[in-house]
Amino acid sequence: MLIRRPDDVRSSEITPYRVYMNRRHFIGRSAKAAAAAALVPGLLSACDEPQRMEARPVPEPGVGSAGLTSIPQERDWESVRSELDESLTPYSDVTGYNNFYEFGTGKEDPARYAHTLVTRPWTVEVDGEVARPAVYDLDDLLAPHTEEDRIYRLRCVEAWSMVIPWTGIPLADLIRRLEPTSKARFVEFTTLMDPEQMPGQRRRVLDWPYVEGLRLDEALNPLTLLATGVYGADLPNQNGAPLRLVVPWKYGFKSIKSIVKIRFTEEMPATSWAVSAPREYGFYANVNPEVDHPRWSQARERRLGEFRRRPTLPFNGYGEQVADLYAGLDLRRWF
Ligand SMILES: Nc1nc2c(c(=O)[nH]1)N[C@H]1C(S)=C(S)[C@@H](COP(=O)(O)O)O[C@H]1N2
Ligand SMILES: [Mo]
Repeated sequence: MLIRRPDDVRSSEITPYRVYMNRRHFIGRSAKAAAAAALVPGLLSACDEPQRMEARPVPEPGVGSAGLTSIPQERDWESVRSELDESLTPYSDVTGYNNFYEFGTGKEDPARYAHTLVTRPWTVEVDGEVARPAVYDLDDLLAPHTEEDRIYRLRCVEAWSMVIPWTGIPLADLIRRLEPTSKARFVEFTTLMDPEQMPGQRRRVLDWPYVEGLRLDEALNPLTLLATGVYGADLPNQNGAPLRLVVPWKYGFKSIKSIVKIRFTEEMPATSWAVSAPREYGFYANVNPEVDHPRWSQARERRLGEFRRRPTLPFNGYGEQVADLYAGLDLRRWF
């Protein structure tokens, strides 16, 4: 993992490109922020072993295609790579091999069809056990915050994985500003519900809208990110524009996309996958190589772009930062 806070990164490394990419969103953000710059349960399943990726026409950076912004040319990604002990997954895979069932269940469907999603203007409703409930314009909601770069592994429950450079704000920063009440114990997130923009919602592969949730202390963990960008550019629609969650120690389905609602609750939220296939997907969904999915092993994973499978790490390799959250919890029972 690599976390780079604005203070440890020369601002010239981040700022110019973010400001450039965000120029259309620039007005409305504070000067500070700107300067800082199947799963159908059962058979038809995104959770089946992924097929080998085939050669396909994936839009490459800079070529331009529906829903894609070009990736930064200014950014020295080679030097970012050299700071890691593993390679970044290529942009074409990060943005061309996706799970986003609102646009279809095929891995290439989101890149092909998500251009129908309109990501501005965009509002986020905040409600429940919180001192500042309101419907916020996304740019206003983000304006007081400083974006950070985070390079995280993403481990899908289907046993493939990537290494992705995100940009976003720590969820904890937003939560603190919204001031949950003393009753709040969980945070629930909801994706946009609009079959016109999200044609996959016309098929009942899930009980739409997609809902995910975290315990409040998980949401406040410094690793938990609300992402607005990938590879230094705005999130492409297929990656969950304009705002998606990233919880790197949990299976990818927890990292809900295109969020329109954040609700603070006393009770554990009823999350989409846990509701539709409770034997297969739990609320916690911490990456755990020792607890197999009922239909396949979780011991190993296929890193996109690699040939051999590699071992899956407990908590996806982030145990040092998060294992304490689960002291006393039976991780076999609460999968
Ligand atoms: N709204 C919504 N969010 C979602 C999904 C989805 O189908 N709908 N798929 C999840 C799954 S299973 C994974 S692995 C990740 C994939 O994120 P990526 O496509 O950006 O790699 O998004 C998660 N978030
Ligand atoms: Mo996933």
